[in-house]
Amino acid sequence: MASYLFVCLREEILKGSLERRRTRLAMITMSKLFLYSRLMAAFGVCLPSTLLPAFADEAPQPYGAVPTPAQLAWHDMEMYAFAHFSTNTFTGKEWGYGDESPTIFNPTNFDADQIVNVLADAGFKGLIVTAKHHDGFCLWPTKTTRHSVASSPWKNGKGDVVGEFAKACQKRGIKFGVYLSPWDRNHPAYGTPKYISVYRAQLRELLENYGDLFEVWFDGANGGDGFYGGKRERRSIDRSTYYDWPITWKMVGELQPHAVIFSDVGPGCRWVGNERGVAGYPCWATYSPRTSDGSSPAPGHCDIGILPSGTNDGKFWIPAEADVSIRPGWFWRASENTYVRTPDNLMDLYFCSVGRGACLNLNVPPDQRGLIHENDVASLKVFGKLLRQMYSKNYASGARVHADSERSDSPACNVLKPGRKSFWMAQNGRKTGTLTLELPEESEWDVIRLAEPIQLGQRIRRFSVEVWLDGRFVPWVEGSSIGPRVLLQGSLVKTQKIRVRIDQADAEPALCEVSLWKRPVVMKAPTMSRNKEGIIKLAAPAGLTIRYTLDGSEPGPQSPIYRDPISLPNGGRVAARSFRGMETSEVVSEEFPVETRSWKVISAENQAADPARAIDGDERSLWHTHAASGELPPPQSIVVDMGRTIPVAAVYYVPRHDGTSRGTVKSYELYLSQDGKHWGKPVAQGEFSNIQANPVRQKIVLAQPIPARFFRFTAKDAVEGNHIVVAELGVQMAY
Ligand code: FUL
Repeated sequence: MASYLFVCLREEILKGSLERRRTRLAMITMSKLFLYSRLMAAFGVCLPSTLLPAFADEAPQPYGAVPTPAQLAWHDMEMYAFAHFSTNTFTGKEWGYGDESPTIFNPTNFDADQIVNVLADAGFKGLIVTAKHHDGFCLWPTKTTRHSVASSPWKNGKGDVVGEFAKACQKRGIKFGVYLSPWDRNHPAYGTPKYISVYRAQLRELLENYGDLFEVWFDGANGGDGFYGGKRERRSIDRSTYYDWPITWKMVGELQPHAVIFSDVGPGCRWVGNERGVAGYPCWATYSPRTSDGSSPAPGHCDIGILPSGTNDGKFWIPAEADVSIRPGWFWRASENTYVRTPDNLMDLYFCSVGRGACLNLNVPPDQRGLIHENDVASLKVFGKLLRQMYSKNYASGARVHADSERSDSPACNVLKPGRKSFWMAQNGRKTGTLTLELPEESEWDVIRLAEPIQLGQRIRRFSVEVWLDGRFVPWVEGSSIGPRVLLQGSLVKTQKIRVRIDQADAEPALCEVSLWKRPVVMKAPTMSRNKEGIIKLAAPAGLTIRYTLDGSEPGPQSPIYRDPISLPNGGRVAARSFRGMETSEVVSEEFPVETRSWKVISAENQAADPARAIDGDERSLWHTHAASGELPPPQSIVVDMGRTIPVAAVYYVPRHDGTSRGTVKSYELYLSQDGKHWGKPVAQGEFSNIQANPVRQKIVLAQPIPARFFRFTAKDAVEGNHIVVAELGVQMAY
């Protein structure tokens, strides 16, 4: 039947002298063409919309804010990578102070092709490189400062990391972007108007000399103290005025018109509001930045709370980018080689970022060789495989699609075609719609992917999906924002019919994609927990066997089977893996501190909360100094008696991670004592760099183990507010 209809239709088109344009098609008997096309659609055959007459309606009108062509292209990248590389790679720091000697930058085997190929193979469509991080060290031979690769021994000062990355991306056919930190802890002029000219000159060099850029990344972090040409002082700037962003953004627009500008508040894309890579849901691509005084927004001057979800029906098209590192920190360090995210975890991230309409910017930091470390390579390889496996079969393909209403130029069956140009749209005046898909055969899947033709704005506000089971439609998943795309995973269903209901829209709802997929099942690695007695518990789903090691080696089929909780009073490393026959999961590995059961708090501020909460083995219970009578400001110290003398190798500070960062300790001093009376100088002091944006466990490593029974942790400075908060303190023993 469908082929008969197609022949009829072709006849009609031939009668119209084979001219495929709409103007010529108007000469064909419109009513016939319309009738044939509707009949064909009913049989699951869809015509290119350019062949269809639009005699019934005006052209579809956009609604609200819409993306620029550069943003449209950016949305379709879905995921790209970040490479944090600097002197920090060689010092182990998270934020360099600015006094690092350029001579320490000396990767032994830097290979941009290796890095780019690993990323491209895993499906990343672009790479952003930290051309200059907060430490001020420039990865290209800039004319603006000597603090660059030109002063390093790498390639005898003749190398250009940015240039090599740009070339490798071009060669492999992925896009390239740059990060240029506004905060510069090295530059003597930082904080004065002169620095702004230096900063713009650096940016100009990057914009002019490295080909087409898809994104330029402006970091909102602005610390305070730094080296600043030897002054070693705190410099504060007004983030909303100092950089005069509109002028810089204009320069980017002129020199790189295809580049999207990232900052906390856009204008090209916005920060998702956390460094966990997790977008809110809904995650609207539109955003009306709110500033405290109602003035126009500037980075660092916005309401962070609304970033994860954006603004429903917001004023500007400023979609979210979810930036996150594959490791706990942004820079490579050997101690984090065992903390690389597993492929399964990367899949979760993918669903929570790309799957909610954001773009995923995954940081994969090169190591001291200038390569992606083997552990990261292994994880990315499997992640890429899982994605390819998921997208290998679209169960909706070949379906028959019906809508309760459709524009004649935007029939329902268009949702099966690739790209945003062909879409289904409900008839004029409608604010709801229903699409029914009859699949070619009964099939099993658990993921639906929907997308709006966002060139016409983000229109849909609420939708639900029903599946046909036991002779009726039953609710399966529901959602709010769709925009560039949404991926929702529901229960695994076996059916031949689904119904997508657009329950609320601001303008005629439109969809350019409805597709169905099956997420590959990955064997779950064990989870680990520990109490203050130093008892470690491992858990895995039923039917799996857990094997573990305590000596740092990888658990294999010969390793002991986990049956009872493991007692590790002195702490140590546990590595574990699930097994089903010879099939294995990824390895999880964790370093545990010594038990705290016999610890006692000797002194600490206790008006607001019991200081014992800092050593109770429970990260959710907080010791803080925000009393009912008011905030008790830093410095605040806690002195702990560990009950026995042990060789202290490192001390952990766990910040709160309950959604706010108020009171999080930014800088500290650490003292050790054998008798609790004689303390001497601090054995360590410093800052917890980037702890506000990335509140992960901080490890203060001592140059060498020191025997001690008592420690004193002093919080010198805290984020926002005027009190301090400690979720947990721990000690690692030398073993
Ligand atoms: C933050 C920086 O402070 C981190 O070091 C990192 O570069 C991250 C992407 O942005 O604001």
